[in-house]
Amino acid sequence: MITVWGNADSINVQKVLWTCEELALDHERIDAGRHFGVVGTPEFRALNPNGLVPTIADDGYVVWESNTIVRYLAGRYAHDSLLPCEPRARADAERWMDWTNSTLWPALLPLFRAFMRTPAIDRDPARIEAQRQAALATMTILDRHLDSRDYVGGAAFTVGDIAAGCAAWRWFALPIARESLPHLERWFDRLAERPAFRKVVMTPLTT
Ligand SMILES: N[C@@H](CCC(=O)N[C@@H](CS)C(=O)NCC(=O)O)C(=O)O
Repeated sequence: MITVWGNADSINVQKVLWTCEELALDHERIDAGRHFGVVGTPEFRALNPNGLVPTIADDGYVVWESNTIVRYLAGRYAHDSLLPCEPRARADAERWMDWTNSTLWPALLPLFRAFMRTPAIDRDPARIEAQRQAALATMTILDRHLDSRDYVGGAAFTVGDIAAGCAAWRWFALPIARESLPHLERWFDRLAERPAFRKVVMTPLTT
């Protein structure tokens, strides 16, 4: 049994829940983080000294850092599918996963906060447009990459799509103008065909 600590609307928790659903893993989720608290308790800090979600325990083995958890689950339960064994195929999948944390989500987060964590009266349209342009530039990198591939790692769905897909949902769900990015849209539609993505990730955005 896998226990996942984290609120179901957190982007990083969704990566883990999506992976569990894709692999049909027996798991339970415990609300933690943001208004649920829990992450500051000594018991939780003993699991994850950072006080962050997601954190998991798999038959007592504890893992934190969302990308590491996804890789761990894929490596343990989906050998050579979600996480390819061949080193270059694996790097092709993993680079987009790490790029999501290092580049894509940091570019999208200010825009996300502007809508989801800022009262409408305090929103600055010029600032939001600058944030949208920054996010667009990053989504365009992904769009160009997808012009010759079905998935971020190539022909098959991998951990890279799980990470990037959770961020892409925020881009498509925010109430913003979106220039046409046809390869990105085609890829996103492909993800949206997956029941696990629809169930876990394509949920209304919350603060
Ligand atoms: N690099 C970490 C980031 C984790 C993180 O920032 N989690 C947020 C939620 S998305 C969190 O726990 N915030 C504190 C809270 O919700 O109380 C990961 O990828 O797991």
